[in-house]
Amino acid sequence: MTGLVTVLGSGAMTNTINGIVDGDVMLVIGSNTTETHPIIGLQMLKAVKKGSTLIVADPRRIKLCDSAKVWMQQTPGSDGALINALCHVIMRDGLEDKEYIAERAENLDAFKDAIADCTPEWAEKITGVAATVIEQVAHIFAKADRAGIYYTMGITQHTSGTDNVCALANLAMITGNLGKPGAGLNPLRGQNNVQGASDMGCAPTVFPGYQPCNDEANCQKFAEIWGTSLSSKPGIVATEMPDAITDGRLAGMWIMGENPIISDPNSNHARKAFEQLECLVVQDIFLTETAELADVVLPAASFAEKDGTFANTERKVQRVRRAVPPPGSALDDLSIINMVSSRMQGDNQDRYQGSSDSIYHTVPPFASEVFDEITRCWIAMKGMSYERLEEQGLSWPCPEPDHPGTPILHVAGFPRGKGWLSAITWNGPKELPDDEYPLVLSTGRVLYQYHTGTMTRRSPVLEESAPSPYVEMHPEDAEGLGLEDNELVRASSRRGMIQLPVRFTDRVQRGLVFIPFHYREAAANLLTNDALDPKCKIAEAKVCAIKIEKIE
Ligand SMILES: Nc1nc2c(c(=O)[nH]1)N[C@H]1C(S)=C(S)[C@@H](COP(=O)(O)OP(=O)(O)OC[C@H]3O[C@@H](n4cnc5c(=O)[nH]c(N)nc54)[C@H](O)[C@@H]3O)O[C@H]1N2
Ligand SMILES: Nc1nc2c(c(=O)[nH]1)N[C@H]1C(S)=C(S)[C@@H](COP(=O)(O)OP(=O)(O)OC[C@H]3O[C@@H](n4cnc5c(=O)[nH]c(N)nc54)[C@H](O)[C@@H]3O)O[C@H]1N2
Ligand SMILES: [Mo]
Repeated sequence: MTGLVTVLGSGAMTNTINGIVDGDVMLVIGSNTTETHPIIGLQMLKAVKKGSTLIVADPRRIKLCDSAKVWMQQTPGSDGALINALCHVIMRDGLEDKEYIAERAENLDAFKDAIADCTPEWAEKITGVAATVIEQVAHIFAKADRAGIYYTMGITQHTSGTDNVCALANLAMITGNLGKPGAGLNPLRGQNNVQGASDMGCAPTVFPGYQPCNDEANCQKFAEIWGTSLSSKPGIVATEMPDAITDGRLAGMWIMGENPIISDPNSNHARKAFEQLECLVVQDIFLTETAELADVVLPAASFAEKDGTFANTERKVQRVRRAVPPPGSALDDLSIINMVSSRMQGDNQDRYQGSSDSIYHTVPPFASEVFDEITRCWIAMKGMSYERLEEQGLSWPCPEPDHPGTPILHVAGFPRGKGWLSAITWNGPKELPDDEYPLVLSTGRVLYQYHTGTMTRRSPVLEESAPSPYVEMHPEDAEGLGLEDNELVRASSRRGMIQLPVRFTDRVQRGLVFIPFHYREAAANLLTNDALDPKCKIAEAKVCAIKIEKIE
């Protein structure tokens, strides 16, 4: 089954949500699971009730800490050092799964060299987590039959994000935790269909199914399927687009379902760039801050108003069915794309079939036809069909019509043959506090709001529960500045300034402040740093230097 490209840590759970309760140990690192993945969070709490041991690694005291046996409160951006030290202790104390490593892993010597000096004492200085605690966690994790790793943005939104993920893959591999129930390496994906978007090649370097576009054979294959010629040149990644605009390399953009004016780090810079575009098209279900800048706004239908499939975080492809017709002139995204593409091909006929009681898309090809094409493009979904999905979802790989799908990855082996143990050197965040900007800013989410709030802030119940922005600050830091709880303060970085109330809490450690990035009236991304991970180009949304001042 070559072509089933799933690089370790490529971003899908190796295991299942329901299987979380089967684990003996859970390491939750950089994931505020009960607030951001509440269903999965419940599953973790259920596992704890059943006797599973929970370990949390997070600079903030998140709710899961209350149920954890050990909470490691590391300095933001220090995970590479922490994970390397866990691996160091496991190898030092002979707790690794020697048989598994011999059979299934390679690059062991380089990996060993890389962690040789990563003693718990070394890591304590970087992470602030006591060496004895690192040793304790290493022993708990390595001695478990089934230990699962659960991570999200606290691990990835750093300039060292890719290295952090590779370090976690090392930890899972040396303890033999890939390919069995209740274990695995599990990035919890953020949106209902971000998995599906990745699977379909919504990245500038790959065709559907993670098939690299700079490979001649792949290019040929897709050119044949699509009946057109294709470029093998990788495109520009989204986080590099603002610079590409200001450099004159990018003149037009068509943004679908994103609100980068609020969600892009260093958004002053992003806004200036977007304003320079010759043509900006925004396709959204609401008139967002980004849509306000657009030359053309295309009103789209929401998930409940269209047909198709979503792939969830455990790679399960499920049917989505239209329950209600879209309002006004809104059309499902596929119909909009179909209309534009047929015009691009010189077909000026109006194929719009505007019958509001039709359960199908209004402009062909229909979602079911697109799905059939997907099954011809990617062997991992070859065995799927709308008929099969009618009854229940299927997890890829599902290469044959009678294949049951693959809830757990890597049971028999890895797609690349042996698993690669990476030699990781820890690198700290790009912008650290100094005299002028003495605090570390961390940004993230709260349960009741979703990202830029275009959807949740229109829901009165959700909005009432979390109506306004705030900055979480340790009381001792705040009192040092002569502040009172709930007082309006000024928060600024080298890139921007906002005003918002301060909230005293010891959920954050001293020197760290936390701002949810949901609120346009005090948009955290005016402050954040757009420094990128050199490998996967994710921005460092979890660490930048800011100052908080009293407003006189
Ligand atoms: N309610 C709600 N749920 C959501 C979303 C939402 O907007 N609202 N968004 C969805 C999306 S797209 C995503 S990607 C996910 C994100 O889900 P999460 O990643 O869980 O959410 P965040 O709040 O960004 O950050 C997660 C945790 O990382 C911790 N953290 C910060 N810095 C570090 C660090 O250096 N190391 C470690 N180990 N931890 C650190 C933070 O304290 C926080 O507890 O949530 C999804 N679910
Ligand atoms: N500081 C900071 N910044 C961050 C993060 C962070 O932790 N800190 N997290 C980052 C992460 S992980 C993420 S995922 C991004 C999220 O950033 P965005 O994706 O920009 O945020 P959303 O508010 O989810 O925007 C989604 C838009 O899609 C629209 N939409 C919903 N359904 C449909 C549909 O069916 N069709 C169309 N066409 N549109 C639709 C919504 O109305 C909304 O405007 O933010 C990133 N930015
Ligand atoms: Mo996300």
